[in-house]
Amino acid sequence: MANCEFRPVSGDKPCCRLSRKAQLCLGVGLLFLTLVVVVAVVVSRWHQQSQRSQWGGRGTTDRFPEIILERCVEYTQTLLPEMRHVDCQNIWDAFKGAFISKHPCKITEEDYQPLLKLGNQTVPCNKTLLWSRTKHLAHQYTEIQRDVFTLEDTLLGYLADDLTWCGEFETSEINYRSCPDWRKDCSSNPVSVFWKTVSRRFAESACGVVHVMLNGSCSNIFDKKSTFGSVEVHNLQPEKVHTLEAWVMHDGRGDSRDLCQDPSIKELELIISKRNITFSCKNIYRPDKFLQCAKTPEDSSCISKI
Ligand code: NGD
Repeated sequence: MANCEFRPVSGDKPCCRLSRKAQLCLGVGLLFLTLVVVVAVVVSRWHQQSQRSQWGGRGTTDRFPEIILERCVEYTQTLLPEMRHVDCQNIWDAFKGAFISKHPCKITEEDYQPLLKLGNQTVPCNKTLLWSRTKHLAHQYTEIQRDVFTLEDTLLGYLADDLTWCGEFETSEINYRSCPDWRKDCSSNPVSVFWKTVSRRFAESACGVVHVMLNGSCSNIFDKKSTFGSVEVHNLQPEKVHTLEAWVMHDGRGDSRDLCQDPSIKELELIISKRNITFSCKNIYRPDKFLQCAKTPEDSSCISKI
């Protein structure tokens, strides 16, 4: 019977057969290589993990997605029903899209544009109140004077006030452990960029007489580096804003100095005048009385100067 099996030419040794020693070496080598790969993967995972919790600021507020949705529904259905048309699920998706999967030190104003579009809102002329270092007082005032709006009385400001949020680069996770601190880590973090973006838009859309509440107890009553001083002042539109009126709030302990003469207020006046907007300034010597008179303006003690 014909032998059709392939055999090497007699006398030749198979060319690729390895000695036992070489086989052993190859096996050990492969095992070593696998071990190196496994260790590299573990180290890189561990590094990624430690990278995630490296930031110096507090992490995302617990229940952040739920809080945004709840606040959105409360604002659009109860607080300002004229914004009933807003779809809160779309708002959350746009909010999420601004920072999820992005490096939390590389957020841009562009990232928030879809959210800004959805949360578009008009504040009536003469009803914008800006503030710097007077957040609590400003909000006490607008709580009484319901037709006046701080940024936090608009939908987007209301959603995010007092919250922290950030994501993780190239994962869809929210980082609840830590987020970049704007002083220690980076300024292009999701929270700071959000406030910068919405503050710019808030100032740009203001019209008529705009008020700003400033803190007379601070060493720099007007601080060029604050959001008010670095963003809002420069984005008021002279074609629409007639006057910027500063209210300098005293600490209410009978201080009778005219803080409108403070050098930092003079600096603000110069910036505003150069932008072709009229500047005016008032001392509010008794903030408690100021609030009380906002509540009951008909009170006889409120007719005179506060
Ligand atoms: O990058 C930042 C920054 N990130 C967070 N904050 C920042 N402040 C910066 N200057 N730069 C925080 O903003 C800061 O820690 C305070 O808790 C808060 C407000 O700062 P404050 O009292 O110094 O006032 P700003 O002038 O900087 O800002 C108040 C004005 C006001 O008219 C709002 O319409 O700017 C608007 N805003 C900005 C930032 C934050 C509001 C908020 C807010 N509601 O938290």
